[in-house]
Amino acid sequence: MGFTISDELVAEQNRAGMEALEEDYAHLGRQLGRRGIDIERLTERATAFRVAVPSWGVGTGGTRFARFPGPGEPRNVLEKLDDCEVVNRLVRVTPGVSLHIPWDKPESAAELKTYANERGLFFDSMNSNTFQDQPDQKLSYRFGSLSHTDPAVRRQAVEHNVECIEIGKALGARAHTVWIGDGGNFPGQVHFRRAVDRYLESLRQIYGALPDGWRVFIEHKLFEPAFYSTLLNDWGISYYCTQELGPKAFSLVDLGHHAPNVNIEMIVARLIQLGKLAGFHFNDSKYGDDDLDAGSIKPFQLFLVFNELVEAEIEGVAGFEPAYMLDQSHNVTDPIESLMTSAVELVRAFVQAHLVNRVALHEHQERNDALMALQTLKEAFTADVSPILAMARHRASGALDPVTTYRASGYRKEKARERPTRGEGGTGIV
Ligand code: RM4
Ligand code: MN
Ligand code: MN
Repeated sequence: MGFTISDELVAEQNRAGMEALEEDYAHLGRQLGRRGIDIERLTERATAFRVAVPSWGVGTGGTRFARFPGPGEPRNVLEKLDDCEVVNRLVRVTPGVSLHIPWDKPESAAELKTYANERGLFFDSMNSNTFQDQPDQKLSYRFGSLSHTDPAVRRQAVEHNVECIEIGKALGARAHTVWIGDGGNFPGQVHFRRAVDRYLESLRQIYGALPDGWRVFIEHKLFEPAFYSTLLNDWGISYYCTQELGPKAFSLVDLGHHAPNVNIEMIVARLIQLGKLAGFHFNDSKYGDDDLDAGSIKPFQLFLVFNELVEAEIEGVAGFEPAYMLDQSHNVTDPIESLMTSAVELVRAFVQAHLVNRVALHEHQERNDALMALQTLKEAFTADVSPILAMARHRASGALDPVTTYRASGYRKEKARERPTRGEGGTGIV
């Protein structure tokens, strides 16, 4: 057990900002009170928010050109959990960890579960990987996996997914996410309809292996790694497949997996309406699947997504139970700082969406008052709810200012010492 950030350090750091926070919080409380909004209720909602972090997100990512590893990167799944603990300790909304297999395949699932639980963490959804070949793998996924033309490759891919579910069972997870890289690079390469049939046949077997109470999430993506056609390219085909599979199958929305300018909040509303929204992989993007920090490029889009989610929550839409996860790749920042910042941005959008005057919004919609409808949303989006977020963290024993506290702790420096990199430019983790 190496260096960790103590509760005392967090409390000490918080003391410096407490007076200003109390003042700002009281002022915001009065402002919101004039609009008939109870600030305490919002703070409760902020405290209840949860988003899972991806185990692979605490290591430095990379592009297909290069990877620039940072100091003190985690070298194995246990060290990754240590970093996940730090994220949660400071922001207090990320106790769930999502594992990618085989990247983070545990030697003993039972021991890993104990290790996580001791750190206040638990395992959220599992993720399979049939978009890469592993060193000891018999058959290659070069030309696809679950939809491959060769039944033996499909079988291997199905077995891998079933193994992920087995590991997940031992870890206490309740959902399995399937993202595949299957597709084609050239016109004519793939028989579009037959490929979907093969994919569905494989998924039916995975679906059949789901334990009671589990859900399976399928994740669409417009392109990449295939550059001409992707098997599950959009929410339409994803919805069709989840319908074909049955009530335990849902469509997962990764914010980076759509063409530029696509109206993602509307896709979210559609999937809610159809009872098939699995949840999210949150991140942000400018061009493609950039995997940038949530809220860093299009914060208004993030707010609009949460506006749909909160509307459904308030309305009590039947079966509405979205799973939230971050899916980011950190290339130039400290991954812990990026994950904390993203988690905070999600809570911000969530709380802002609770500020929307829904009675007024619905009236404007009925009367076709486009201008006032937008104003109603903007009134919520432009409100600075930072004091609510900070107060929620404080009450949950988190940090008022997570990044400042993290930097003051010297955690990264300590880890750089404890985890010397193995060889130049390569730490052996993805
Ligand atoms: C994909 C997709 C998956 C993620 C992999 C690493 O683009 O977002 O969810 O597991 O990347
Ligand atoms: Mn994703
Ligand atoms: Mn992605």
